[in-house]
Amino acid sequence: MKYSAKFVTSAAKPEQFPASHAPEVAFLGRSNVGKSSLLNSLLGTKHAHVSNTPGRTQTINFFAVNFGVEKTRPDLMLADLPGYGYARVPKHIVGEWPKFIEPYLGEREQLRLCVCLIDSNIPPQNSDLQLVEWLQSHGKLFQLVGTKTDRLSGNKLKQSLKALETEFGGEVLPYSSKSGTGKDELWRVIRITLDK
Ligand SMILES: Nc1nc2c(ncn2[C@@H]2O[C@H](COP(=O)(O)OP(=O)(O)OP(=O)(O)O)[C@@H](O)[C@H]2O)c(=O)[nH]1
Ligand SMILES: [Mg+2]
Repeated sequence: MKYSAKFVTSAAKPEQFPASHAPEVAFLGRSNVGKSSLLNSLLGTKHAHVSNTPGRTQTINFFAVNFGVEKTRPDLMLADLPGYGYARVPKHIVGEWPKFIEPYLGEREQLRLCVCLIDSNIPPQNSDLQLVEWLQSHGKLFQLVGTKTDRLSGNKLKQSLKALETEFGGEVLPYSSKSGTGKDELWRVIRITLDK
């Protein structure tokens, strides 16, 4: 599949969300789980800023995607959201996120799918469960993705994904931004959602 992507804008408050009518997919997860890396791997670009320091992405960053040739109107918008729930992130940053992540999730009419990233290397975390419960109770469509699968091999990975699926009650799509594992499957999920 041929597609092109470009950075649109960074929003630090709801008034700055871009006025777009294109269907949108949001990428959510704890700080450092690999959201920006996954976005870059999906798009085959380095548009999103990746960092070893948790809490790097502190705004909602929007990317416009076109399938086939570039047109004036995007076919799809992707939103890279700031991470939550990382203990080492300074309190004032953690305190900021609900201020616009919740309005974004609750009010963004064009939002079609939330991709929820969970680290496949660690046991289920309360902050992730809280997010999934919030999405379920608000009737939002979501896809769970287990990140950094390249760090585990064979049985360990299988066991870890199974534990996450049991805890979250949904299919967890394995993904590695390093190797590209899961990229085609995630694109398929996004395309199916857009066709609905
Ligand atoms: N081994 C491995 N490392 C990864 C993978 N994805 C991300 N990382 C690493 O994890 C760290 C965090 O990645 P980011 O993509 O910046 O994470 P983020 O979720 O956007 O973080 P915040 O913006 O702080 O919320 C970086 O050091 C990445 O290189 C992966 O698939 N495999
Ligand atoms: Mg990021």
